[in-house]
Amino acid sequence: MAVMNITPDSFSDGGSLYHDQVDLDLVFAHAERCLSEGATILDVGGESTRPGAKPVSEAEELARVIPVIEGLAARFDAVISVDTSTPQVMIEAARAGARLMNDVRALQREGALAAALETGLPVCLMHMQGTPQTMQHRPDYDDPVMEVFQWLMHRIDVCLDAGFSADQLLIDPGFGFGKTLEHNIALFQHLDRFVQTGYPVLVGVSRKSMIGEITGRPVEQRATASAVAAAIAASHGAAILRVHDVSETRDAMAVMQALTQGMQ
Ligand code: 7PJ
Repeated sequence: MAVMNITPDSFSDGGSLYHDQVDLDLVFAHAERCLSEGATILDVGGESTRPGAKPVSEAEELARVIPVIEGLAARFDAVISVDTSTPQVMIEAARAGARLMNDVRALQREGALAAALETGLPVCLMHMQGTPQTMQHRPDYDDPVMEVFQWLMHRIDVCLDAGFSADQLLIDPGFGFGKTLEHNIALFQHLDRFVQTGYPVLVGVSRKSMIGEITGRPVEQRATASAVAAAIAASHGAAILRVHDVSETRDAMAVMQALTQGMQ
């Protein structure tokens, strides 16, 4: 899953596809490159969720992502996912051609559960402690793995009760969303636990501060380390890797698979 941030302010690539407004030619060129490098999903997001990011209005989010989704759907044979928590964006994104909902708030926003259900699409439920504005102030858990796990299972139950089928749901521990490095590492070490539920697990660690803390590198130099982390996540059974650096991730995956399972 390749990250397509249609925002002026995302931490890793803010503004690269967006200058005052969406630059569709740049978006399509970026998508083409990601797909040629081996991505199969394009994750389109119009709201930055970096720590302390400014909230965007529904109108602004729609204006950012809907033309992009329509254009991508018309041009590419790829699964388009929409990284949103906003009910109206879910509905209109599905109409525009999105095939997966990716909600970092796990459908907790008012109306989001009903909107996602109405689309009939699969949904990725992600765990976050706090809000993007506050989440890194003082993340606090007694047992991060148990608490994140139980929270996700609770959200799964809420979705099943609302009428989703089990095969529509994916889960994501939400690396970096209200977690210290220690919490992120504990979750990573216990990914199997999430995988064993049978729900496909999405992992997003690409260029995040946990990678920066481990390597000491600034965000523009985290591609290699992010690819290694993604490959390790895959080796623990992650089904979808959300990444910025598709080519590096593909190489890391190829080496890991060849050296652990032999050339296929
Ligand atoms: C994630 C995401 C993630 C899922 C972002 C960033 C921040 N969606 N959206 N999982 N992260 N499912 O790219 O670092 O980890 S936005």
